[in-house]
Amino acid sequence: MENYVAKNLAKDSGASGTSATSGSKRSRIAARLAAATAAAALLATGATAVAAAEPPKPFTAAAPTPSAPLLAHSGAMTSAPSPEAPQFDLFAADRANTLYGYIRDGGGALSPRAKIDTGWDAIKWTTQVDHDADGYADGWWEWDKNGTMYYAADDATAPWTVGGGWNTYNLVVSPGNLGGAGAGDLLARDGSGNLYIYLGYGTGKVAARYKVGGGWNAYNQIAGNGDLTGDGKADVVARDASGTLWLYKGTGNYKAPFEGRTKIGGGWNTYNALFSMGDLDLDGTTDLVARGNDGSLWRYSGTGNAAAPFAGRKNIGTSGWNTYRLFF
Ligand SMILES: [Ca+2]
Ligand SMILES: [Ca+2]
Ligand SMILES: [Ca+2]
Repeated sequence: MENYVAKNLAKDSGASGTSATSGSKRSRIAARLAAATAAAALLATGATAVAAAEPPKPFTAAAPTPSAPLLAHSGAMTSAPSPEAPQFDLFAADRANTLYGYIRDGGGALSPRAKIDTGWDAIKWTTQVDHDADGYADGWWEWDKNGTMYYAADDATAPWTVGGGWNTYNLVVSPGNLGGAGAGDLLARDGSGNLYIYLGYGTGKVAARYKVGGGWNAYNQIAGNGDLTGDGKADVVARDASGTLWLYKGTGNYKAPFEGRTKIGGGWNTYNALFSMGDLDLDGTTDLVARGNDGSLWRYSGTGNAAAPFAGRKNIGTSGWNTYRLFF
């Protein structure tokens, strides 16, 4: 019933954006998100739900804050997702530990949020992962305050334990396939600044860690999801304490997954969060999202050019985004 309602709401609203309805592998959580955002869109426009008048029960309509996206739907560019330019939905846990979801609005910004879940206080950090190189997330790794890492698939499979001891880390991110095999991998940084790569098997299981290098505690943000440089290999960006953003080009070799860093630019300490949901503006190149210290939200469209990997920023949210403690 829920899936039926979800499909029909998403289809009938016509306001759900590309990622809501495309792709044959509609995951359970993504379907729930599509349903919730479509219901929110209906409420926002005052439209009458067709046929399925009964909204999905677990969700409530989007609140007006964080602000609605500013950019109008252009419909100009609609690339299919790929490992180089994935299209992940965005999830955000607020400081009251309620989980919200956002989908693309098709015009480079985000549709109104939809409430997904509550009780996320046990979850310390989370990253989504694409296992099968279709550009869609298939699940997420998450670890709790006890240091236990779990993997939760998007389908109906119950979450299971990856392992313990993860409280040695203070950051994890899955920027895509770093090691050269097909599946998304995991980066984790420990309290000493050592960065490790965990190669993903494509099932949620990971291989034994391999040390990337030390000194990564120079950075207070590490982000990425796909290829920023046009060579088809996933990359990451990292911001240091002075506000300089650095590019680490991926090599595709898990024993040395990054080339030496190159400088992207300064002034990035006006932001307090950097993350990527892949290709947000649907032009075929992965992008970066930055949250301003003032709670605004900005899109940096990827260019595919290593010398200047981002175009000028576009505002996609005016205020209120500081309500979130975690984006993934
Ligand atoms: Ca996938
Ligand atoms: Ca690259
Ligand atoms: Ca893009």
